[in-house]
Amino acid sequence: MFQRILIANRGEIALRVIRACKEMGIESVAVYSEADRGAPYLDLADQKICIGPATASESYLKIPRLISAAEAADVQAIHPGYGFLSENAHFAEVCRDCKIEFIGPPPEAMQRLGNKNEARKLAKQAGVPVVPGSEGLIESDEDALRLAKEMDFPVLIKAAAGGGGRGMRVARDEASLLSGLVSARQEAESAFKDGSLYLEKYIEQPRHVEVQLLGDREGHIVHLWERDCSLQRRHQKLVEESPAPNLPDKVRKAMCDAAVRLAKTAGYYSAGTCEFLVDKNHKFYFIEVNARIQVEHPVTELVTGIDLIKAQIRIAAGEKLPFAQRDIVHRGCAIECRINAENPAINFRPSPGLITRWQPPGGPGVRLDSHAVAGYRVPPNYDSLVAKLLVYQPTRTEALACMRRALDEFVVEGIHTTIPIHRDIMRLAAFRDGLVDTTFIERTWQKKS
Ligand code: MV4
Repeated sequence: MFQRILIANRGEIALRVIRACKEMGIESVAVYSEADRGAPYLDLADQKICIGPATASESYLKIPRLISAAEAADVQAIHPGYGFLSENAHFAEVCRDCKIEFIGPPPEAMQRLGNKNEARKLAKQAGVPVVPGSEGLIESDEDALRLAKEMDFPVLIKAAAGGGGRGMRVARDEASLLSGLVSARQEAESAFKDGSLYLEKYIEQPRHVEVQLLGDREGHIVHLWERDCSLQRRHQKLVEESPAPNLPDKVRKAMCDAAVRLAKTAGYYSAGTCEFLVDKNHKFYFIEVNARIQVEHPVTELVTGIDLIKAQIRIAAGEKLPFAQRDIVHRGCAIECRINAENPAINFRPSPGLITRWQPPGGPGVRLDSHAVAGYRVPPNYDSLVAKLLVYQPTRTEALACMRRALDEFVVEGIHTTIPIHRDIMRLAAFRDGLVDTTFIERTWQKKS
């Protein structure tokens, strides 16, 4: 096992990895930017190293700085967390060249799955249902028009290098298809330096259900069931839960098995997630793979009892999975609310600053993953996630009651947070009945600016 690990991340996920290391008897090395200097969670690591200025591109994204810190601290492995360099195949390769274990999937699988069109090809090869669409990339306007007419409008233009909703355009007719191709190509070109596009049939009001995977370096892959992440706003998830409400058991099982087939075909290991859209008839379609640990991983930890961070570390150290598929039991219901330093009343505007009061909820069935404390200053430079509030109960009805209670206990002063909207969401009939899809917030939320 590793003696020492560097954590190439910040905030709650850095703390989550520090805690896992501590319990495993591994020393942790935290890195921080000038904006995070003095953050209390850094003192829980065995060592902390400043890696540069506040700007992420000069610190948390700067590969030479991270490698220098890793060499100076003499670590055997790097945990990238989520975001930042977590899905950067080049970084994983640099780690390999420097004889430092990257705690994540192999760079080859990351590279291949990072291209959404390649991931689609892999899925087809693995017998995983994909959204009807183009065979490969769009070669010309004529090509796109012919395809769109064949599959019938509306269609969705997607960037091969995209993901998380960037470089996407819905086209409901020929004119919007032609203009959408131009703007999507431009956006993809400037965002990813790759303007290649493909087409899919547009699935109206889909649910977003994803399957958690875990694989070892010997090719054993298991799924840890699904999470429903349909409640989101502008591609930012607000609530995640498991099991997915109102999902027939047959569909759920087929989706989980499909995810495992895809991971095997891709030569995947470590933790990963296979994302699916589910339409109104409960048909599911693969959309993309997240080749990293995700924000919402604790939902799965609660319903399976498996520590995903520890599993990632053990797999990176070459250990075999200590369980088979039949050993993985899904029990009860877990719900997560993402608490962001944002003001929901002013269009979710970021609300960084000093937390003057922080009174977290507790009691039975409550888990709070957070690096925040009273007196902590939320920096304006990064993602505004300040806490993940989770509940775990035998049934969804009990989980909802527990979450309402926990949200009511939670007091934060000095900054605005998304706690009030979660209090509203947990009382919505549509959410209670498991009826929300990915367009719910946009369709029903009162827009303010
Ligand atoms: C779609 C779709 C409808 N039809 N593909 C958004 C981000 C990326 N992961 C894929 N996304 C979508 N792909 C087809 N063919 C709708 C979305 C989508 C979405 C998906 C998951 C979670 C939230 C979403 C919000 C808007 C659109």
